[in-house]
Amino acid sequence: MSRTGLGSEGELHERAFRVLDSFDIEIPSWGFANTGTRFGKFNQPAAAVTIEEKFADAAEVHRLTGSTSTLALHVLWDLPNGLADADAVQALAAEHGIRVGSINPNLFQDQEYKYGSLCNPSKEIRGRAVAHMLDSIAIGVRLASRDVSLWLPDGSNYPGTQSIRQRIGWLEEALAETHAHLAPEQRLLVEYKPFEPAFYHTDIADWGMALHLAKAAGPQARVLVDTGHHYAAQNIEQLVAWLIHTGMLGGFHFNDRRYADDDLTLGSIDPYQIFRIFHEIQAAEAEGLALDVAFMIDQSHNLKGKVEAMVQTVMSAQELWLKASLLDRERLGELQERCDLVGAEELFRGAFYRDVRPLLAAWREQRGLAADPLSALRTGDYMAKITRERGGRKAGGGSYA
Ligand code: LRH
Ligand code: MN
Repeated sequence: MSRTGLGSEGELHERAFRVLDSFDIEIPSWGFANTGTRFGKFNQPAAAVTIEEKFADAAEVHRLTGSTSTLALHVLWDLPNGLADADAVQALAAEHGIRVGSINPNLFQDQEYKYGSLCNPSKEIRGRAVAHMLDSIAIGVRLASRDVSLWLPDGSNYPGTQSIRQRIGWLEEALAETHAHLAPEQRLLVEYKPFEPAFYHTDIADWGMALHLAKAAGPQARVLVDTGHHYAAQNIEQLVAWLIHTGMLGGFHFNDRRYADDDLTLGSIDPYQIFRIFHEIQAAEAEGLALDVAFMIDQSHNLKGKVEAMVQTVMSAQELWLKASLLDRERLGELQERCDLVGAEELFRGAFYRDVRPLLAAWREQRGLAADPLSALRTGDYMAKITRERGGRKAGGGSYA
């Protein structure tokens, strides 16, 4: 009987392998591109610029980790000609064995979005923003991708300069029209963010606003939780529990942060945060709730090597997901029931402290993967190859992809 109350070592391995076999986390195409802050961007010779290179890097991460079968696309960054680029993207997906994941509209670059996109006081500009949403839906249908994942930078910088309630009305209209054009199998994920780039009010600032807007839009809309989009004092796993309880949890953008939306690598600052979120999901599934939650990474690797940071991120996610899955939830329930606070906490933290790396290495070897994907990347020839191929070109100065 192993310490976890999970039967013999053999049963533990069997359970761990089953858990890891079904774990998959989506990679953001923009995670491989040169990105920066408003103070500039440090270009990396091996950074991906073309969508072909982003698929190639995603395929390498999947080859090494076995858990990243889809790639999220940002429409104007990856399909600058919209639907016209879809066939070429589909061909790349097939060539690299990576399926197209969520489709992310770009409603934050165009000059005309200065005062907002779907919430802009100008009816014409709102109309063009909705048109971009419908293009994104069409691209999703053509690429057999299920989720249209919407983040809106819309907001204002000074009190009194915009009508917050009028903008809510325009947003509800725009999302209802968007929802009406979704294909039956598609979902609209509504992402919230408390601030940046707007610094007085953001139109979709928190989970409650996103939940209301998703419900108002229609039955195929859900809420997306970006772990970096919370005030430091917010209890993220509690709002995740609420979104599970209300049946409105659609997906995650995982990353880490010390201060604000820092987009650092998952588990680099507060791995216990991700463990607590994973526990809420696994506990709900263990109680029989049928969750349909998309796991995605959303990071910008301003200093770390792009591919290296992505492999490191996936390994951290695998570890934390496995740790949470090996928690003896039955025992935890008993301890919670009789309010044995220290007993419950020690069991809960014990699962987090458990070193699951030997189990992970065994699973990887069993599945023909590198026991340590990160050192395999660092000692392999992929990085040298792409640095040679991509290194010569002059990279642009501005921030983001
Ligand atoms: C906004 C965000 C959003 C993406 C962008 C790259 O901060 O989290 O999900 O569109 O990052
Ligand atoms: Mn995000």
